[in-house]
Amino acid sequence: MIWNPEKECMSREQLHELQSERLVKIVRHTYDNVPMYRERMNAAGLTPDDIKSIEDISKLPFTTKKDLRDYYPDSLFAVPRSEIVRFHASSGTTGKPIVAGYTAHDVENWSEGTARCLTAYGAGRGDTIQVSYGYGLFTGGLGAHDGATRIGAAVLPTSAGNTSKQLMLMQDLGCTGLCCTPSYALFLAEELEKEGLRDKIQLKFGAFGAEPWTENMRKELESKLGIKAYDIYGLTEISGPGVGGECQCQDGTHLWEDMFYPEIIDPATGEPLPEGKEGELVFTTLDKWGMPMIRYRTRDLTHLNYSQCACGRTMVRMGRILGRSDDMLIVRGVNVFPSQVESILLEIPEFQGQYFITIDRVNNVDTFDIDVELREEFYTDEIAQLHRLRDRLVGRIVSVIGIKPNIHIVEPGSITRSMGKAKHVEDKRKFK
Ligand code: DLL
Repeated sequence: MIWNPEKECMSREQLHELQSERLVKIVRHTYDNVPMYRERMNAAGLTPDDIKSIEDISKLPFTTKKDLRDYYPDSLFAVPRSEIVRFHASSGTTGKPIVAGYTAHDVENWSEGTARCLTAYGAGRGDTIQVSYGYGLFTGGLGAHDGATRIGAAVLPTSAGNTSKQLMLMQDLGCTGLCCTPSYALFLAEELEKEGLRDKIQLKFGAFGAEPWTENMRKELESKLGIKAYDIYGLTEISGPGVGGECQCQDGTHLWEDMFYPEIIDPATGEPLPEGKEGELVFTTLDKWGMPMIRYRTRDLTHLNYSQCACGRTMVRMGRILGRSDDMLIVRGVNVFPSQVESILLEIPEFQGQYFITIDRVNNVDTFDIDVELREEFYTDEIAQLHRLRDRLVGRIVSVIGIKPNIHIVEPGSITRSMGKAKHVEDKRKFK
């Protein structure tokens, strides 16, 4: 099923026209109403009249996370405060949070995006969707909630946490859809297994996002929960979950390009990269009026695929997010993304997807330690067997990532489980 075939399947020519029309309007709106955008455009020698079609987008200056912090809380809003009907905020690791403000139209477009995703997963009236993303300033809970309401499904707004109650309600109400982070889904799956409830649930699909996850994690969640596991992508600055989502083909995340225009740039130079090349994702919101974003640098690293998808949607597909450029660890000069470790662990049947990386610097050399767990059924106190498994994992990590970790096999269940976005890394070098 397709929620909005008129938009999701429009020809690329029509889409181009719509994007151009919308870009012209939103650039004019930001120029007239947001001093920062006006000053930046003036400094670049541009006026709104220079922006005539979507091709002109690369003339416009970028917007960054730092700008959102510098103009905290609402100086990038482009409408009077009386037009704002909702706020969300995303807390970074340092300093002030980023505040997003939405008009009624923006909230409606946001739920349109999420409704498109949920429909693509096969959901609709008659489904009961458990929303285990956190409700509150985080966009996950309310974003998924509004999308599920829009398609006429019943929502079970459990929010994150209180796992045993989540599982009881999931079972008793026969929930068919689950929205949460992939790491929380993995934890729920483990608990279901432990309680012997796996056959008592009726889940059909999961909408997983808010953090990077891998194909191997998809396989794991699908087999453990007996579902189809789909990606949902989004970020507070652009709206929230539902900037894009996968379809039944599970071959890339469709981005709703009529509302959010994506580009891939070289993170070092800012130059646009050709189709298919991995780089930093940049968005321009084409139909968002409260806090429009022009060429916002997400720091997410991915690539785009414009070939036609078998599902019939014409909208571009994004590859998996490898991670944020600021999540990338440089250990002994080698680039390491935590999601690479997840993927390798799940390739080896004896290991679980849970892990925790600790980086430190001892005598001027980086240390790279990873705590991992064996699956319950493979856990053993036989030292020789543990060493064999450890060596196998070390060998895989060396061949894929290129550096040798110290692996610590810890007891099943001892790595802290996350209810929201998982924390997989501690980098102690930062404090030295
Ligand atoms: O995480 C919005 C969201 C909620 C998306 C629920 C999906 C589901 P923020 O807290 O602002 O918003 O974090 C946004 O999370 O820039 C990515 O780095 C990461 N992220 C979001 N979705 C995915 C995904 C929400 N599907 C940041 N895959 C983004 C990988 C994701 N990373």
